[in-house]
Amino acid sequence: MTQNATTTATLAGGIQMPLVGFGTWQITGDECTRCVKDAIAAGYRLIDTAQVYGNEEQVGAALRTCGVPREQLFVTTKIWFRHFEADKALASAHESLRKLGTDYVDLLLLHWPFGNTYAAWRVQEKLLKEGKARAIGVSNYAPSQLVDLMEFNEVAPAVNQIETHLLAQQKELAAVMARKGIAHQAYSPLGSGRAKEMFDTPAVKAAAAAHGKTPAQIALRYLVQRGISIIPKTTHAARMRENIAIFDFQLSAAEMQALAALDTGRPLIGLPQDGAKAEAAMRW
Ligand code: 1BO
Repeated sequence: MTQNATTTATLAGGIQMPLVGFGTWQITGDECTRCVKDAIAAGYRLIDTAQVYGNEEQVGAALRTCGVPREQLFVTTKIWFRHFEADKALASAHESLRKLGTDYVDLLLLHWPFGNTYAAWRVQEKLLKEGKARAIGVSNYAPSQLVDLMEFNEVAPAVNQIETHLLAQQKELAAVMARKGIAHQAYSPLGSGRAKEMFDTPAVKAAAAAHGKTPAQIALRYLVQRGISIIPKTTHAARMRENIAIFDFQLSAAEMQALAALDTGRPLIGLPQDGAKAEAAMRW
């Protein structure tokens, strides 16, 4: 696959989604506006937010003042599961558009497979038809939940965004998504609190030394080389530039194999079929 900083994944309907985006989870207030502007200046064109992150207004302020036309940006937000009833989901989506200061989002996701997901999905289908969302999808859905959603609804999810990194590669989910034509997007691609654990592995260290890249770039490149889009988060402009500079080298088949073997199958949060993790997510 030939890739550069503007490489995209093609979603249903031919929509182009950048493979590397900027994640804003846990970045709030003025710092969020500053970070989003820094990210756009560093070359990011996909900005990911969510109702529950509490920063849509700050993301909106950055979008308005960054100097890049709206149509050149790809904006994702997510409807929080507490809003998964028809009226509430619709009202909250309109509220998101108001806060973001935009007439449409490029991608609208259902945030967790809880509550009345069917009512919320039909709201997403309506917003898609009206052009308020260019693509619709889900986040944190397990294989069986994707299959179920697709069986009983008109539009298939274009994307499933879920915790994915070297230590939790979501291989079974990825196989189902590939079969169903659903794009895989990774949040926490650097493993959240587990970055050091992954960076200290011989496979990551060896690839970093061989390519003159940082361990973070190896971890991110591995995902992108598998066709997984990523939304790394950082508040540091230098790290933003580092995280997107992953298109000028290629990992070998042997390196990919060694990195694939780091999978523990244990995500920290993104495993909705696990009761304890579902309970934790309910508390957000
Ligand atoms: C509760 C947020 C998980 C990542 O979007």
